[in-house]
Amino acid sequence: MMLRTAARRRTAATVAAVCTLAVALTACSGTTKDSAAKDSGNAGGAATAKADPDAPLKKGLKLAFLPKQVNNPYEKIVDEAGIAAAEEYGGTGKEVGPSDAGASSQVSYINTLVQQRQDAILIAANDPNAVCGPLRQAMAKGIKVVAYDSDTAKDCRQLFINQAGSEEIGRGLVRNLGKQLNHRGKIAILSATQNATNQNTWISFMKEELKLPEYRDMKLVKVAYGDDDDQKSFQQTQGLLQAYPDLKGIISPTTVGIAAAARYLSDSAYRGKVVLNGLGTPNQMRTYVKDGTVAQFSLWNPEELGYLGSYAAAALASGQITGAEGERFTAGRLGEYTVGKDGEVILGKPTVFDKNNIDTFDF
Ligand code: RAM
Repeated sequence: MMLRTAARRRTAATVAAVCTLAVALTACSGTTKDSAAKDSGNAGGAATAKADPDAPLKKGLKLAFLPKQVNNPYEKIVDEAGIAAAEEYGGTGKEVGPSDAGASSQVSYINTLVQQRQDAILIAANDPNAVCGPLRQAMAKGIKVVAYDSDTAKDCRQLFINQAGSEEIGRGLVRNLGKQLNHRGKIAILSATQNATNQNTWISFMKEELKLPEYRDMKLVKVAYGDDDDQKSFQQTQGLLQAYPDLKGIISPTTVGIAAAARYLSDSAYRGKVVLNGLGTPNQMRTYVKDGTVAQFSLWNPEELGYLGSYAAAALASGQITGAEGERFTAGRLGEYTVGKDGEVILGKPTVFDKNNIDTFDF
């Protein structure tokens, strides 16, 4: 409460100071996007707040998780783990969100969470820009904003909890598929939505990797979008194979996409002929690994992502950190983490799953 009041006072002071100097009175009628960014304590505004690394985690913090969509099994695992973590440190958490991963589907939820005066909003952004304005307004009101899984623009949140290095994920998937295909043949990508920050970042690194000489005989023919919708992803896979019957490989960097693509392939003449790799959960992919449709895929531990995000939000809301590079905080049983450049905190390295290790994982 103290923090929020202080933040409100700073907002008022900043606006007043600007208004005495500014000629353009239109800029002085309320909290503008710019003033929100300055006061938000984010990467750009972190300097205005001071971190107290010894501050204890506050009790009774209220956290809200806003996933890409509520019916995505992966996001569910992340959010439930984050909510359980909040209970560990005496806070409460909840999950709210849209049933589709459309670009602006999260905006009304953010506005409601701001009205409810949550202490922190954790968001897996469906679009980097659509959610930016409302998130800045949340920060201007003293609410901490943590992006996880899929980032928004860096001025629109204090932290981004990334599951693994984006470059490592993108390049790694191409390297893995390249080895499976002996670096030859046409390949396609089956992604989530066209605006998803995480998938688009990974795809840009995939394209970079494909420029290297060892991939000269591997050609990316199409990036298709299944919108993280099971049926659409299934149909897009079918469409890819109709359009490119000589397709040799598919990378699906989404748990929804890879599961739908595997289901399509497992029942088709392409099973065992088209190599499918990407990001999936062991529980959704087990059948397809056992029946020979998929030899290998990757992911990180989504429970740990939610757990880390929850502790990071609590550290922000308790004043232990502000989101500035180099700050450290302890994420419960996961240990100590350091805030990197642009407020990014990286969970760890992805794990590669295959028939030899899949049964040792249960998520
Ligand atoms: C889907 C979502 C999510 C992504 C995972 C790998 O569940 O698109 O954002 O991180 O796949």
